[in-house]
Amino acid sequence: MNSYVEQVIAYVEEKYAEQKEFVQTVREVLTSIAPVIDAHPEYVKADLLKRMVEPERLFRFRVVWTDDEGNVQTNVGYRCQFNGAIGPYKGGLRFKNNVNESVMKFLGFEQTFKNSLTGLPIGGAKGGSDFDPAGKSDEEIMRFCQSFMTALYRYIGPDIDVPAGDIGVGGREIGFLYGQYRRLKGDFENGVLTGKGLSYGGSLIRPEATGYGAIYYLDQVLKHEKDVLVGKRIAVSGYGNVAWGIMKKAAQMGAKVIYMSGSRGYIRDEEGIAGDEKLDFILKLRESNSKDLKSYADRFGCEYVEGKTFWGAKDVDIYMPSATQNEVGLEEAKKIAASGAKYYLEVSNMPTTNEALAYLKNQKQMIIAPSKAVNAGGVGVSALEMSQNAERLSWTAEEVDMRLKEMMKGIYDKSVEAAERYGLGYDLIAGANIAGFEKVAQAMYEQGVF
Ligand code: 2IT
Repeated sequence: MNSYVEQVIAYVEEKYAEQKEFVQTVREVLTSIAPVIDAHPEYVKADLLKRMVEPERLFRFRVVWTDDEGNVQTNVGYRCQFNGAIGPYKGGLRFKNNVNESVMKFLGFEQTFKNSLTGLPIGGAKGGSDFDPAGKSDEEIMRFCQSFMTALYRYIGPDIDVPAGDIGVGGREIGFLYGQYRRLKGDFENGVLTGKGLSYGGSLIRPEATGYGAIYYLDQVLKHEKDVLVGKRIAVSGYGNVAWGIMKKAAQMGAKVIYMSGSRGYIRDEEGIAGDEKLDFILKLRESNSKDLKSYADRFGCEYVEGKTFWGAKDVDIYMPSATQNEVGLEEAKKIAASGAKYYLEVSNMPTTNEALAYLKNQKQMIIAPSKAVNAGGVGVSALEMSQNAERLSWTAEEVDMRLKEMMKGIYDKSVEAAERYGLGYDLIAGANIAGFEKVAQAMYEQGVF
């Protein structure tokens, strides 16, 4: 491999040794883009990679709020403005107890290349808190969000940095966050956040966009294999907003999601998790404090398996991990490969460990696609929401959906083309990394050394 690339990976491994997730994504991305560095000695001279692995800015702040019993609670908030070379910083906020600097940096780094891939002018960022919304009342969530935004508002703006949702942050949280931003600024700058409610500038199709986009991307992959979506059996981990979008679009296009999972067990629904009743049930379950997937099995009369995961089930054509990072390790990867499933599409950010991904890539019969391409429709539609806000108008659902579909085809085509151009054959992972990297690298290079 290119010695400069090796040197930067080694530097990150040593300097940020304790930031496991961050080291993992740096290793994955930089290994993929080594051929681009071979072809661009000027990037080495400008020490571009060492600059690129350092966030432009990383805020860490105290978030204090009062719970319903009157106890004072303290959490840590973050905003990592990773790379602004091609547009205002853009990326979600994650509220989850395992959020730390490593998680923020890995997500911000991934977001930089993902956002570039969308073809829209958005830089990469991520933020969040170690606050865990599980079991909190609406009032507690509101007070937390207000305190979080009070710390953050002076560092964001429609042309500066535009946060959105991620795990633990949905429409309700974005509403509270925007309300507090507006209160503090005294301005109706709704382009500062995306994933808003429709009544104050949200975009149609944004809640569905990540899942719909994943299925549009899958459709391109299947076409390449001269295969079809109709009749396919899909296993989705998680049951959040992204899984919900996948279920909805898969059903519309004639495929079936058979499996979904929570942290304690999984559902196997032979009839397919589809139709308004089931999908609304999942949305409500997500919002509720119980988060008990078994209630789905009780209600719709299907199988619930407690304390196990479904990886390796033999009645699946397509695996789509959609829950969180590192949900598929080497053991799970071996089971998936042995199951005979041909397609593995990452949907959640970095769901596969480095060693599991290497193992899956070695399975010649399998097609593997990376999350930064497959899930890019979410942030892509966020960028469309920003355009609508800037123009003070709103597009129809058909218009947004059409643009999303085109965007996903564009991302797929760009990835295929980039890998082929570097002599790597049909490699969706390397292709996405290269295509995403090229635009950011060129923008940084042209803007000079800083
Ligand atoms: O991981 C992601 O791309 C997101 N959570 C969405 C980010 C956004 O700005 O819509």
